[in-house]
Amino acid sequence: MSLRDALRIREAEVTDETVYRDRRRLLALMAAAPALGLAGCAEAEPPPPSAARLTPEQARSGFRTDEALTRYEDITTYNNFYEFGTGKSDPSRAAKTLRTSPWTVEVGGECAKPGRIALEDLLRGVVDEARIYRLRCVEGWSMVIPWNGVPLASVLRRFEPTSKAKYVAFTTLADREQMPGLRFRSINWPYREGLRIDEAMHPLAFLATGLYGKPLPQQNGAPLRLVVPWKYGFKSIKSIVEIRFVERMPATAWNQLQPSEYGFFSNVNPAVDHPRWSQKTERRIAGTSNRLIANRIDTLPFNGYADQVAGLYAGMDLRRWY
Ligand SMILES: Nc1nc2c(c(=O)[nH]1)N[C@H]1C(S)=C(S)[C@@H](COP(=O)(O)O)O[C@H]1N2
Ligand SMILES: [Mo]
Repeated sequence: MSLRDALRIREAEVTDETVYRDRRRLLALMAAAPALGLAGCAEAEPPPPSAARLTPEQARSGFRTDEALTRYEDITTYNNFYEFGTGKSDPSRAAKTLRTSPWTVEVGGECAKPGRIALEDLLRGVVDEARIYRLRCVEGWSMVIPWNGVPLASVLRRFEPTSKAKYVAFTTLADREQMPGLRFRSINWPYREGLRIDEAMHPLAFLATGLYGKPLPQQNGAPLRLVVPWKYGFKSIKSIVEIRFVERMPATAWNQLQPSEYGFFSNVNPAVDHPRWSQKTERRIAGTSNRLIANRIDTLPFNGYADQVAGLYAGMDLRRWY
């Protein structure tokens, strides 16, 4: 059976768009469906990266925003981290059991210097930076978050990726003892994500170790989580234990679960609706004492980072390569 056929069957089994309104229901449904064991997530490879020109000034203009920050309290109690449950307040309660130290990251694949490395060593000598980024969840809410951490490229370069490294694959810890959500066979654990190599090397791609100048709380993906501000939030994988340089587009958790709803690229795009809801606007959770009265604002292409990242996708049909 071709991968295309497999995807078609999966959709037929799964989607009844009028009935299944949210991702939690989708998860429950998928848990009941037989696993298809898909090896990859795309039927064909997209065009190769185009060499996007970006001046340092252009890059830096994306590192900050004057928009009102989301309160620390909201950033740390309104979370998606399904390893600790599917409710928004589950992770802040349940993730206390996540032991974030010692922490090691396995880096391998198409690179000259693979290795299993302690987090302190992974970060040693890389200058800490602060970034204020918008985070736009595919569900239609957003925040403005002051992160601390390091540019992803500064960490990746140390492993000397080879010319075969076309993508970077990331994996979250999957430990049933520490993560109660793993009991539910919803997502095909461990949670996985991936970027094309030029996306990963882009100056906006970031590895967060803190927020608001404090160490990253467990519920936000401690001790090390990806932040890709121009993509939907699910690309920003938490609590990373493995980074692999790979030649083929890697399988990713949400894409595996429902490829028609969660693409590999998943750049924020108000012109492409989610099959079950509009992506034109978002509920901005920021600067308010009550997230329930957050403002609804227009969603911007690439989450407002088009000047920095649109060049990465020159020549790509962004509807097809959602
Ligand atoms: N391992 C893992 N990473 C994850 C998720 C998850 O469930 N598990 N949820 C994603 C989603 S859908 C979003 S919107 C962001 C939320 O990050 P935050 O809780 O820090 O705001 O984390 C992403 N990273
Ligand atoms: Mo999300």
